[in-house]
Amino acid sequence: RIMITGALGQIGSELTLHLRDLYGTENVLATDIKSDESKTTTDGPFQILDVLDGKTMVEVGRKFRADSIIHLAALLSATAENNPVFAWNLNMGGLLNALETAKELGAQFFAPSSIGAFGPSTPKEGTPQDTIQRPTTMYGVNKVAGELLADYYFHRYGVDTRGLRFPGLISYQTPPGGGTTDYAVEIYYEAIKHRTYTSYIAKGTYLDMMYMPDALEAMILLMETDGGKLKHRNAFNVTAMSVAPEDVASAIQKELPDFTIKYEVDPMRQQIAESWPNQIDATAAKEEWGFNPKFNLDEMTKDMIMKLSNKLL
Ligand code: VAH
Repeated sequence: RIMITGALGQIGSELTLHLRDLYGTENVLATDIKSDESKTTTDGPFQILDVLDGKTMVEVGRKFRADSIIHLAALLSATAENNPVFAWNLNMGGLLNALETAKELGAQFFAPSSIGAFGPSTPKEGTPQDTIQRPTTMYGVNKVAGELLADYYFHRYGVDTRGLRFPGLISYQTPPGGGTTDYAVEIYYEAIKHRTYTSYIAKGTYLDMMYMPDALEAMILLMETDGGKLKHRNAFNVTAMSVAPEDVASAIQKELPDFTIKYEVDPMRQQIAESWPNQIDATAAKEEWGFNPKFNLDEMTKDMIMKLSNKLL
């Protein structure tokens, strides 16, 4: 029985539906700080929960008889950069409460890390699974500390903690909020609605990306793998492609020939993007638990345009 925090977010909303399909609606409790106006998760158990209220989190988890906690509630990179103190309190306070809840309930645990856990001194091409991590954003500081905290709960208390360093995630169900890689989602919405997009990330800025179905698949594969086989735990590099805005634009133009891209760089989010790797190495994930993404840029673009057209038009 799975309890999800941040269930109304970009990952949470799709993960809730996917896990309910897999394990049964009643076995997946969706929680978030706000009520579910979008009705994306009200087909099953839903509960308002502030992840800074650790006592209530344990009570809710115990009442639901959760044996797995998936902690997704957090501020993303750009929002965190604008509210660094609040970001530290929410990202680290929420994570600590979720880890404590998993410890109290003897539950398995998942929280995402990110390519944002790397910084300017990290090798940018073929970024290794184990390498230097000196991020220069509050979000990155939260992600590195989060990776170490989740490792600590495994080594010190035996909590079965697991996690993935996600690249930018692209999806059509729930737009992301406050990320740096969000341009790669917005561009599809704008392509469908206006056949043009003004990118806040500069031409030639490479970032790792992955389509949401591959991200959900990776989470489930990792969580279902025999823990004894894992050499790493809370920070597997996963990625499906390394792209710059112009690559996404040309993939869209194959489907919508009159699409055009323009650039108006946002200095803060450009600086965040440039501090991250261009292309990370996912060998450890492939070797330790069979990570195997299905969608490349063209396949993702075809699917995004088809699904978004149905949704928006
Ligand atoms: C962000 N989408 O942009 C998130 C993610 C790797 C990017 O962490 O902050």
